[in-house]
Amino acid sequence: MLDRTAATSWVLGRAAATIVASLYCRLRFRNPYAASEVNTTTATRPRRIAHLDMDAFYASVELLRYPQLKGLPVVIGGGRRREDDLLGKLRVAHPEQEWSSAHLHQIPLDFFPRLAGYTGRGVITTATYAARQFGIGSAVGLMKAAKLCPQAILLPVDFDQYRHYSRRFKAIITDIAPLMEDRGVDEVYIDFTDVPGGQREAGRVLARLLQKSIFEDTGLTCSVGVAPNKLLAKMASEFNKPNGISIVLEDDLKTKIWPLACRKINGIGPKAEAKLKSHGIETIGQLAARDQQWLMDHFGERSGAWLHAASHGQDERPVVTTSEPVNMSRETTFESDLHAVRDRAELGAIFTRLCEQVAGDLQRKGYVGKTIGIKLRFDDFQIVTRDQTIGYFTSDAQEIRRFAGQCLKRAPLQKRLRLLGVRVGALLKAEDAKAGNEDAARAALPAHEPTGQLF
Ligand code: DCP
Ligand code: MG
Repeated sequence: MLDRTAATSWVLGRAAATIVASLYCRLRFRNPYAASEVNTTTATRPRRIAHLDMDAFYASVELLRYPQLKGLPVVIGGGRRREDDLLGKLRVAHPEQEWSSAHLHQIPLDFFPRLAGYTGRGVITTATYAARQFGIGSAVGLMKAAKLCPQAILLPVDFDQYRHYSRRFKAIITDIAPLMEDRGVDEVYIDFTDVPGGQREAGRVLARLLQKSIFEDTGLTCSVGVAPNKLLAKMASEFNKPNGISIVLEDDLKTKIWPLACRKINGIGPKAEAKLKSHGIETIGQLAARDQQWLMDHFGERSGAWLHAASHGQDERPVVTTSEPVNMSRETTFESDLHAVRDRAELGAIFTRLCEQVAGDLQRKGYVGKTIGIKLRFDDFQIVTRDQTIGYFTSDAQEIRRFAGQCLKRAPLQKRLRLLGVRVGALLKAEDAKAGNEDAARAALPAHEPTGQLF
């Protein structure tokens, strides 16, 4: 994951559990196609898998709050939202008027901070499409962005709000199409195959219904790709962004997929891309033209076979609808590096807040855990983790703070710190822990992540 400076991100470790690809259709009143198609036989239906990804997600959520910014270059990053930042300014400028959060949409444009003159090392989490025209977007440094588009408006991040809308749009989807795989804050896979209406126009009709339902409920737009499998659907959802739908059929492989850069395959990262390039392979078509054995010889048996299959658009992975978290963590990258001794008070406060946040996540989701760990990243980017397993399950902030504090004592703290994280693993549903069903519950949960692989 990329650094999100001064932004606390949460990482929910997940392990796939049950695969639900059942053939029955569920009647959902929100889906107008449900009644007419529920009895159709399923045996001959081709697999239709959708990937749905929200457009400029964090920025779009901010624009719900500040609709006066629509169409303008806006970037999100640089710090956490403090309630009433802008309202405070407004109250000073116009004390004759009452200002409350009901007036956010009335804040004049010149009250919003601009990128111009930004100093610091924050990075952009996302940018509106108007801002992207200036070459700025996710992971670009704010100082660099300030040079490219000084007039862009800079807004801080508000994860609580993004999580709220994330839950909302996913609830709308499962109401219509229940086989949904959660892939993070703004993206999901959906199995359209047996959903009433899911085969119409190869999935376009259902995709349109989802877009419309999400927009009507939240005011947010998304893009959808529908294809025979997850691999192709993921690529397709990017074809017509924002607010677009793309349909990929098996026959479209040569025309729509092979001209793309190998990097567009989800799973080919910068390292694999560089290696492929060193062999003269730039496009997916060029990859497909290589012999499978040649790929296996050069990339290993497993990766070679996977590269071959992926380049031919083959992917059998099912849509996984249920998953259990194996750990929950919160981490934060500091605005400027902190030293364990010299910045003890500030670090202590941040540490306590992280513990409280993890505890809050656990309690909200109904989990307890008994492995408590910390993660540190130093100014030279070295990462150190420490953890310990205690004799009981907890989701209590003070307990987590106590054991995380003991972990911290075991870490080398000479160098300045860039990042601090707190994690609770070996999770169990709180009710199972309470009922003493530990063994039974453990058997039902996936195996734990290997130790040492924190975060
Ligand atoms: N995000 C982030 N840092 C990154 C990439 C993304 O914090 N380097 C956050 C902000 C995004 C959200 O995750 O809003 C979703 O990521 P996407 O890659 O889907 O980007 P967007 O939804 O912002 O834009 P797009 O319309 O391209 O999907
Ligand atoms: Mg997105």
